[in-house]
Amino acid sequence: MPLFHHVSEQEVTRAIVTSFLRQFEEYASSDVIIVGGGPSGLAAGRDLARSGLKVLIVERNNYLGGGFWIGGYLMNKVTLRAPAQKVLEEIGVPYQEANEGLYVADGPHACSKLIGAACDVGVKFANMTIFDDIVLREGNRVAGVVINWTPISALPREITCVDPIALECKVVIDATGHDACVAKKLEQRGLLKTVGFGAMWVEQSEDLVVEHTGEVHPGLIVSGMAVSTVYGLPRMGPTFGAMLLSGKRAAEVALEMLAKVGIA
Ligand code: 48H
Repeated sequence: MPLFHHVSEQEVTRAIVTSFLRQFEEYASSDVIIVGGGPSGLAAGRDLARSGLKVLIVERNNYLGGGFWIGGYLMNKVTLRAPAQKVLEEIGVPYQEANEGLYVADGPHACSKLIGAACDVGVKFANMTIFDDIVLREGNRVAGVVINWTPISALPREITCVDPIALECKVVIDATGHDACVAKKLEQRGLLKTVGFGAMWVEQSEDLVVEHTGEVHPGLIVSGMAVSTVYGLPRMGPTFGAMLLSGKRAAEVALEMLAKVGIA
């Protein structure tokens, strides 16, 4: 008597294809699309989905978590300054106090718990999917994102030539880190000016990032390290409190924007 239930190959294939297509069709339109599944994107997604919104995170890598896995200098440790350790407590990540108000946690533990917390409240993910362009409507309002499979965009254009497809939403959050890909796409079109992130100054940077998190263009919010890139704010190195609190602030701003149109 075999241990496992009998299932054929075609049944496995059908289960995957059907489930993928059902979700893909459902998420052709969302309330909020977050581009980038690093700490700020995950923190924003978790709060938005917890508020009952339909949230999709588009991530170009196979793995989620961005720079939160390995922290500083490939040493698997992440630091956070008070009061951001409260987010670790909320999602059940152990940490130690290094100095007063400075906490250190294991990157893999913190990152996997944050991903799990986002999944638990219903955030969906399109991974191996790269942001390619923006959808614009009346008044150049951002109304969605154009995406392609990462492997396709990674191959030379002359041998791929595959058109991307678009997903609609009410609000886009640019959480693509240092590259600020979504904001840069608006810049290419002459609709926004980005400055590029500044030199390191931990003490200043984190408050500034959270303060500047918000709507940079109708329908587009910037979050996390992308905020530093857009506004020319100092960088903060491997300390992640501002990434988590910026993500939470981005979620608050998105909720305010959606409340104005009667959605949240
Ligand atoms: C789809 C994309 C695309 C694209 C990028 O880099 P991240 O971890 O970003 P944040 O802002 O959540 O956190 C930044 C932090 O990790 C960090 O690097 C810090 C604090 N640095 C300070 C310093 O001084 O340098 O995550 C961004 C995510 C990644 O997973 C990317 O793969 C993804 O966005 N991404 N996804 N389409 N075009 N571009």
